[in-house]
Amino acid sequence: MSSAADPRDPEFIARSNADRQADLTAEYESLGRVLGRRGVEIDVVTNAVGAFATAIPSWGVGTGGTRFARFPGPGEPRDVFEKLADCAVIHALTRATPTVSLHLPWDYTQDLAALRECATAAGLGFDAVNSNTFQDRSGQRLSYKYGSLTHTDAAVREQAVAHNIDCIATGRQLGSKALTVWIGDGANFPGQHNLAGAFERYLGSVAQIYAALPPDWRLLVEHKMYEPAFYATVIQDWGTSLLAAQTLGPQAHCLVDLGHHAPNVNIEMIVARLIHARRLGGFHFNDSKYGDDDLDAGSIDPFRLFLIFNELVDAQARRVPDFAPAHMLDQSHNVTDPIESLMASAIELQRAFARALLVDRDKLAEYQRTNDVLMAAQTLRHAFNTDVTPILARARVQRGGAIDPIAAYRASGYREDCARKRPARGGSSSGIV
Ligand code: RM4
Ligand code: MN
Ligand code: MN
Repeated sequence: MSSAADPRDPEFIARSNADRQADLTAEYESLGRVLGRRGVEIDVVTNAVGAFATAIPSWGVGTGGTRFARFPGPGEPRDVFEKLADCAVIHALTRATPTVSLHLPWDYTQDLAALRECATAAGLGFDAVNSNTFQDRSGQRLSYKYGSLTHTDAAVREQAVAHNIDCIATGRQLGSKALTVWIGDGANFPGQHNLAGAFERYLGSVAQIYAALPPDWRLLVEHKMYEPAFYATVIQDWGTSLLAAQTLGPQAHCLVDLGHHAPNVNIEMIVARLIHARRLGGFHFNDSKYGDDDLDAGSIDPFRLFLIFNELVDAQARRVPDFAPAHMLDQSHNVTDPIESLMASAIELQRAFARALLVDRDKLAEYQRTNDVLMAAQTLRHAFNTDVTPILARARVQRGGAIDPIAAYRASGYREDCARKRPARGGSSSGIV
């Protein structure tokens, strides 16, 4: 690289840590004493946090936009190989994001062997593959304007099913183990759809996709309350998603995208219900305030994120069988450098996880049993209010990452280097991703 430094280079990361190491040691030891007095062994938490991994969405490393405009950033990746390079930077500095979740056909390439090699060389693997039947691609025979897996025309449904099966084939070659199916299908007007019929058509289509799953794969059904359909979305909530998963069979699970609910919905309760049903397949982490669904994880309501992780840690503590939800980010970065946002978000997930690990579960259970409401709430707050920053930094350093990933990234000059090497292709266009 012609930049000041390659942020993926372990020596660069070690140099960037050198000045910060003494402060971190002091802060970590001090926190260790605080936690020790609470009966918590800090290294146990640090090791668990270090093992907590999240997949980067390939579409997240490009600059996003709204339906009004997109303002491209400098040095955006122009193909899937450049996206992988950016994902490698995120993982090298955070050591929290060892996998990439692809979106097809956006990430389509003729040379899958080269893609797999490129990922392996960068130390990356592939998480769930995402299908896309919410857009038409050039040269496509039939349009998805009025739906895909639920279209009234069987030929359109067949085309959408075939695309999903093709995604499975691609994912198999890359080492993925799951297909995430999110559809934009729905109605903009009352009367546009037969509500019952649309869901029945969905079940018929998705059953064909399910039948093509390898035995060690999962099909993740992702719900979304609205958008692009504004009146009635076919897979609109966790109830419909669970119904679909249970109808399909044991390899079908529900994916919870945090941004896909009405404001104020109690997402941690949805998570608890899906855990009960043994159908929590995974997450698309992000945050939202109003009708947006792709703000940075933990940027609006970190307490809610903590409460969701509290359910996950509780399920682990209860040893729920086959409990292995996939963790993926799904964000749109419109006004920040996507690499910085994704690093910060991956760290926010670890922060929420670390805080959830600090909840004194025995005490909480006792307060719940005796109906000591105030102390039960205080037990959660106490964990949430603990500053676990030194734990997160130590977990990164132990795995070769940076104490301060964003500072190291900025110092490396990676973005400036990309801006030189990846000249923009054309002007601004609209589009959410
Ligand atoms: C949707 C949904 C899907 C994602 C697309 C780009 O809102 O979250 O997961 O693939 O956006
Ligand atoms: Mn999503
Ligand atoms: Mn979304």
